[in-house]
Amino acid sequence: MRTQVAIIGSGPAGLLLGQLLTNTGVDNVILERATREHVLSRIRAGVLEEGTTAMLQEAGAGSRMRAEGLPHDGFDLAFDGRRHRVDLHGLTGKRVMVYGQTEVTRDLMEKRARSGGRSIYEAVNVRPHGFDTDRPHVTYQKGGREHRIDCDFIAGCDGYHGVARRSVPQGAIEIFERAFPFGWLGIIADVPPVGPELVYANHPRGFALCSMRSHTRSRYYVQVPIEEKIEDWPDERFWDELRRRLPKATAEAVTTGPSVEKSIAPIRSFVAEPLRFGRLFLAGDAGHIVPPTGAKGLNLAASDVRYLFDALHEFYTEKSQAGLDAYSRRALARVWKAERFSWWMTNTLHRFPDHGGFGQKIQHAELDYLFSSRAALTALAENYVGLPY
Ligand code: RFL
Ligand code: PHB
Repeated sequence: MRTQVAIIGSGPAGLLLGQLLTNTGVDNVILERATREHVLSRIRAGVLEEGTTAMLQEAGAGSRMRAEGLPHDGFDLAFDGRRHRVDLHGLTGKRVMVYGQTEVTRDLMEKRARSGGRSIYEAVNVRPHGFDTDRPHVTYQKGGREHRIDCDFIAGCDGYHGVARRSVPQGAIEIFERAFPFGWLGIIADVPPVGPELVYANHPRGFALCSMRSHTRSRYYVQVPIEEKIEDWPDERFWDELRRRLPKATAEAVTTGPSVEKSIAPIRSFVAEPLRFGRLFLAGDAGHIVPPTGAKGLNLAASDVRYLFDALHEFYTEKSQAGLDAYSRRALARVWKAERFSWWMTNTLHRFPDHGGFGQKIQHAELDYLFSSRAALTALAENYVGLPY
């Protein structure tokens, strides 16, 4: 088989890139290790920047999001038993869209099926080859047979645990990372959210977040030690812990109910440099991870795809390599700013086992300052709604 761009991974990065390419007549194939159902069963991101929603529209996969997504003008930060609003729209003129990653993925998959794009699910042992030459190819197994796809370029959109980054010679890549000593225990429950906007809570017992997927489906998280086991968290314990970490009136307004999903996510910062190796390009979680506190992971996958798609489009229409040559530098400049913001949000809102009294006083001063300074609050807001591409 031959294609122009072989895409590894059918998450948001791979699907969005594939759709933009298909829409402009560039042939592409997506190779995905898991089944379609498995990809759709992963509950992850919930907050989309305007740049991300604009790309979904451009891809032709934005109509359900426009109809069912929840535009949010702000969110609350809770500390010292009180809630303080961050007026995103008042401070920046922008808003964010609350619309689940599962739905984004479903919309992109449906659009791909309608436009005849090729996706190969349950592709085993996908391997990129020859990306240091002008003739790369990808191999994989399916149905007990070995297959080969020759291509012009390979896009590694296969997430943090993917094969693309691991195929690069060790000396050619530099890794920057920080693991945090805690995870997020998250649940989904079919109960109305505690309020119309998200609440991020800093509490002596640890961080908590009230989010949502719709007017009838809530998403809640609590910070837990990294070694915590999901079996030790029956729903009752989760609801009790969540409510303890919220201001009294907010805790009393929480509607509880059986969880339909429950999992613990590790919290880490990670960046691989560069994001290009000859004709192999990394995009999304394959190249970088942020702690979810800033709601940036999926949005960074989208901005990578913006730069990569524009570069490929330029290559195919103008025979120019300039965009491809600039891809890694451009994408990383935005990635590092989101890394900084996500790291800052994480440090400001979580309890750290080794911070001690001094660390907590600094955290408190940071939050106090934030709500006494329009400049500081604007800096938070402009990062949260997303820096320009
Ligand atoms: P994905 O979604 O991991 O997709 C990669 C795909 O590649 C496949 N794959 C392979 N395919 C073939 N061969 C192989 N060898 C392969 N290895 C892997 C995988 O099966 C998968 O289908 O990466 P992508 O597309 O880069 O998208 C990134 C986002 O998923 C991620 O950044 C976000 O979910 C992060 N995130 C959030 N981001 C936001 O922008 N806003 C949020 O509010 C937000 N909240 C979150 C989050 C992530 C979380 N977790 C669980 C880590 C909340 C949580 C709890
Ligand atoms: C979510 O709804 O899953 C969510 C929202 C905001 C975040 C992280 C996750 O910062």
